[in-house]
Amino acid sequence: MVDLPRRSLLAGMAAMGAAACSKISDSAAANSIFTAAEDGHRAVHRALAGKQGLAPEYSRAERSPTFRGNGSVTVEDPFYQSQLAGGFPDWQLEVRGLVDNPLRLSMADIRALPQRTQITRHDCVEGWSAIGEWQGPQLSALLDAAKVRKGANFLVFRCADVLYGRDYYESIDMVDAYHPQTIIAHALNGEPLPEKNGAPLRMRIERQLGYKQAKYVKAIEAVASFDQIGQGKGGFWEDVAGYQWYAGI
Ligand SMILES: Nc1nc2c(c(=O)[nH]1)N[C@H]1C(S)=C(S)[C@@H](COP(=O)(O)O)O[C@H]1N2
Ligand SMILES: [Mo]
Repeated sequence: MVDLPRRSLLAGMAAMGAAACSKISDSAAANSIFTAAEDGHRAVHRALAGKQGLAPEYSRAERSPTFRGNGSVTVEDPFYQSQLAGGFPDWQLEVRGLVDNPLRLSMADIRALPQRTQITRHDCVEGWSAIGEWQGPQLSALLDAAKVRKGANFLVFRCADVLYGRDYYESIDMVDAYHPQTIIAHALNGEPLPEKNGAPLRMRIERQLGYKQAKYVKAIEAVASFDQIGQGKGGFWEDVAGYQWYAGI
């Protein structure tokens, strides 16, 4: 783990933004999102994703020896705990809301999709960073399979944990949703996600700060607006502490 004073963390973030534009993704899964879409709306999203820079990626040697857990590090729910003990045999990820083809995916389904592996730096606003290797399908693959409808402007991630008495949730716009480095990760450093880091599935949205990286994701909901969800600010920390909804780095 790299412990950084807050000021240098922010300077680091600015540098990351500048470095991000020169990289081109080489994964087949990433390339597939640049192929022409049959659906005009999605084509626009893909064009936007293609224009976005990538967050810096690191080498295996640069990975932090430990990746700390922050916020919720356990999930109280008995079904979750029984699934955790058995390797999540009956866990299902739902993709729902403004989609033509709602999905329920098992962990086997998730692992069978084309995978992306990325070694990136996680920056928490509390003043710490860590570099980890994440693996999972690109979110765009799930969204394409679910056929997101035209009126869907945001995705809401519903999480299995409760923090300070509230369900944790987060949301992003469609630019981040279709970004090539936005993956739903099931592995950290080559191992299934530990409970503290969000088992069995957590988001990696690499152009955004730590609190956007929803852990314990059980459903992804396509919505027109998040005004009526939680306190209407688009996420747990946005609601309780006034954190920025757009936490781009
Ligand atoms: N479901 C859920 N997701 C969450 C949190 C949480 O408490 N619950 N904490 C957030 C914060 S503030 C950070 S910095 C990262 C921490 O991820 P880690 O536990 O893998 O270090 O998860 C984010 N996602
Ligand atoms: Mo954080």
